[in-house]
Amino acid sequence: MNQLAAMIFDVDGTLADTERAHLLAFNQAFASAGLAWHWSVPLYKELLAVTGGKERIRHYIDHLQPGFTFPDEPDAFIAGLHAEKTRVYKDIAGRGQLPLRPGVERLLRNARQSGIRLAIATTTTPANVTALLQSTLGADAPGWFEVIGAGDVVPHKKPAPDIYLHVLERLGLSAAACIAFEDSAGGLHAARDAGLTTVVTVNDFTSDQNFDGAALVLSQFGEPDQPFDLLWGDAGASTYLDVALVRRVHARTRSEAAEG
Ligand code: XBP
Ligand code: MG
Repeated sequence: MNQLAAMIFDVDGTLADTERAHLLAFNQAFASAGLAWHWSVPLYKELLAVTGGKERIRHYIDHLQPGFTFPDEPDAFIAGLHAEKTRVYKDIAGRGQLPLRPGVERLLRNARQSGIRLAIATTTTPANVTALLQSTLGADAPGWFEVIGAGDVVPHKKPAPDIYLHVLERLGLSAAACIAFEDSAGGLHAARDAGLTTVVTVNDFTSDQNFDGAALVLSQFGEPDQPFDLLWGDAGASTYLDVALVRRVHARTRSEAAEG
């Protein structure tokens, strides 16, 4: 039986509730470019179905700004907008305005003490990951993760499994030896298609999505004095996600897979 060797974490919505900051950054970048585009929260919730900021902007133009005339070559124009968006977002994250979700730091530290390897598999821009990790866990925090798979490093973003397959290859591990943590249906789809047992923690942008295939669906990782809400699955007597519960979930799903 494959022992649990590594935990692979999504970033946005999983490690921290970052999407409102991303939304603010997109809108500020549009305003700085003199564009009368303003994404509302309900519209952004729909646009989140398209992962990757550059892809999301292009989708918005193609579907909701059909009369728009690109002032430059389209990809270059979008890349410029997205670079400004990333600058704004990094500033927000760098100023410590994006706390980790409950239990995230505790679980990461618990995993490190237990000798479990850590990795990240995210659609977001690498610089955003560095800014978030350093502002919440300290300057050396990116080094906690053996692999940080992020952004354009793969040709197809989530819900395609590419980023998880990339991380598994870089770790030199099979999916059976790992577990993934996600917040969205698209992220769950990506992790499951890579063969990974997946724990989901929902948030305001994703709580109404379909999480069929998840091993556990929780409101959050929780803390000893801040229990999670168990939305689906078997957590036994646990009220917060620790290494012991992660190991039990991983072992149970691997034995179920072995039984077919
Ligand atoms: C979430 C995403 C990202 C962010 C915006 O990534 O889809 O596109 O919304 O970041 P994940 P960028 O949940 O996989 O961490 O603008 O840098 O893409
Ligand atoms: Mg996410």
